[in-house]
Amino acid sequence: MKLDEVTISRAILKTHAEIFSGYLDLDIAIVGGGPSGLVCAALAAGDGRKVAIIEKKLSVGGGMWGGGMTFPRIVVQEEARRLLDQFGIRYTEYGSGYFVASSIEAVAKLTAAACDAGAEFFNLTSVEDVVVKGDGRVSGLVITSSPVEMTGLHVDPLTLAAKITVDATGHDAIVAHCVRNKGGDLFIHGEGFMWAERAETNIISHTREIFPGLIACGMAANAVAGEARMGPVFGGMLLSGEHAAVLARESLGR
Ligand code: 48F
Repeated sequence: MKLDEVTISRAILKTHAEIFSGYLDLDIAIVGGGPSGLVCAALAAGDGRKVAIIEKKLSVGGGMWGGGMTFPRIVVQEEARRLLDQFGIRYTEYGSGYFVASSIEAVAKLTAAACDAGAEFFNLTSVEDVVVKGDGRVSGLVITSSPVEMTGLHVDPLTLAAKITVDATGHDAIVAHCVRNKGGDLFIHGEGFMWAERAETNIISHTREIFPGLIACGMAANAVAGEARMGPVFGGMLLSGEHAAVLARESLGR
C-alpha cells in the first residue's frame, strides 16, 4: 500500500485525542503503573468501568523491571502464589514457599492483563496535584506532560475527574503528599526500615481509603502508614493491588 506521513500523524492525533477526551471523567484513576497499580487495574477494570493508569514514565512496570539490584528476578511468597498463577506468570520454587519469577515476564503479563481487562494507559503523564472541592473528597487529578515537568517549562496543566483515585506511586506516595501539602487532613508517617516479613504482612491493612476518595496501594500504602520496606519480594505488591481493586469497586457501588 501507499503510505502517507500526514495520514499517519492524523491517525495518531485523532485517535488519541478521542480516547483521552473520553477518559477525562474516570471511575477509577490509578496513579502509577508499578506492580501494585497494574494488578489493581487488571482487577478493577471490566464491566464497563472506566479505569486508567496514569504513569509519569515512558513505560509502566515501576520498580519491578530491575528485580533485585538489577538481577531481573523477583521473589513471591506462598500467600501470593495464586496471583502468579492467575496472571500466568511462570516461576520456580526456591526453598519452601519462595517462588522466583522473571521480573520482565511479570511486568509483561500484568500489563497485558490490565490491557485485556479494558484499562487504558496514559504514560508520560505526571500527576502534580489533586482536586478537592466542597465535599472534601479527592474528585480529580491535575496532570501535566512529564517532559514539561522534567524541563520545568511554565505550562499550565489539565484536569481529569475520578470517582476514586488510587495512589500507587510507590515509595514517594505522591498523591498522598499532594493532599497533605494542600492542607488535607492526612498524616504521612514515612517509610520504615527494611523488614520484609513485617512489611509484607501488614501491607494489606495499610491498603485502605486514607482520605475520602483516595485509596493507598502498594508501597505508597506502607509509606503513608510508617510501615517497613521489603525489597524485592513482591507478593505484598500483588496482594495490595488486588485489595485496592476490591475497595475501589466496593466504593463505586456505594
Ligand atoms: O515504585 P513502583 O513500582 O510502586 P509499587 O507498585 O511497587 C513497589 C515495588 O516496585 C518496589 C518494592 C516492592 O518490593 O518496594 O519498590 O508500590 O511504581 C510506582 C509508579 O508510579 C509512577 C512511577 O513512575 C512508577 O512507575 N509515578 C510516580 N510518581 C508519579 C507516577 C506521578 N506523579 N504521576 C504519575 N506516575
